[in-house]
Amino acid sequence: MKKVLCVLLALLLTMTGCARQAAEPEEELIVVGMSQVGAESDWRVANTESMRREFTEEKGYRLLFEDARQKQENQISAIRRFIQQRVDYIVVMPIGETGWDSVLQEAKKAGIPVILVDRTVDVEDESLIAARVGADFYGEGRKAVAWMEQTFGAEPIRIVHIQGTLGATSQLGRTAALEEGLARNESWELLAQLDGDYTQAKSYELMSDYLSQFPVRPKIDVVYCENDNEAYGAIEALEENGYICGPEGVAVISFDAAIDALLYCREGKIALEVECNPLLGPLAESVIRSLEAGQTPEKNYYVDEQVFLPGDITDELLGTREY
Ligand code: GYE
Repeated sequence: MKKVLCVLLALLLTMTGCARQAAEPEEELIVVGMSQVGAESDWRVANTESMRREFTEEKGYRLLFEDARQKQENQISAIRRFIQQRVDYIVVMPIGETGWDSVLQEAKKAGIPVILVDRTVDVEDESLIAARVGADFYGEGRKAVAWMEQTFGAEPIRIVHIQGTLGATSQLGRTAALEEGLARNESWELLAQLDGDYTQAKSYELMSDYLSQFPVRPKIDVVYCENDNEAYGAIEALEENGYICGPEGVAVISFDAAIDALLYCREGKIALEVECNPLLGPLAESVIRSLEAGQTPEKNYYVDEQVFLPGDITDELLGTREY
């Protein structure tokens, strides 16, 4: 009987051992909880795809992806869920800069490093963030304003400004650059500042409403759109109201440089495209890899970006674009 028991026990031990072995590959995956803002723009969709391409099982990750549908409260509850699930890392593309202190404190208490992608947050305790990967939005805005200064000099110009999601780092930086340009150039007049929320639909609607209040079409020289989807909406509304977008008419300025926008730019409908690169997956993954290796990553990683004018948009360039 003793012998039988021993055999049974040995069998049981082997079986549980086997079970543990079978579960191992799953346990070895690095679990990343990711809270994305939403899918408001082409940029955002490309950003999500870049993340999904990078954080795959083949590369050793299990990605828990949550779409916040443009609401900060959804991002906060997603982060709380990730903490409960004891993920290894939390990646957040924060909608706005404020209101993050307490939830990020909770992540810190749980010992989960937080990596920001795209926009940043305004928190008192810098140690709440392991690193941020993104663009220099103020620098992008300054490139656009430098082009306006070169192109128009001291000419009197009338500008419509369509802002991105209010309070987002990209909106704050791009707006600050334009406002500085307005303060420096007395001949520039701001006709309107509209909140396009980075979407084509809102930008179209607000631009159409704005134009509908004038019995006679007002002269507009520049429409400064804070992303490509806003530019698509604004161009549609302008053209429906009899404006021409191009060298003989309104100069539309846009940010992102998504492929469709580059095609508009080649046609001349967009006068200037300031690139903002959404393909941040590889950089975010390399930050996690360095944390895994016990290294301390830099606080900020910036991507290189350029500006495009209609003459720059060649077939060769379009062939190399990934978004
Ligand atoms: O330009 C816009 C988007 O924060 C850089 O958000 C991002 C901006 C991007 O939806 O298209």
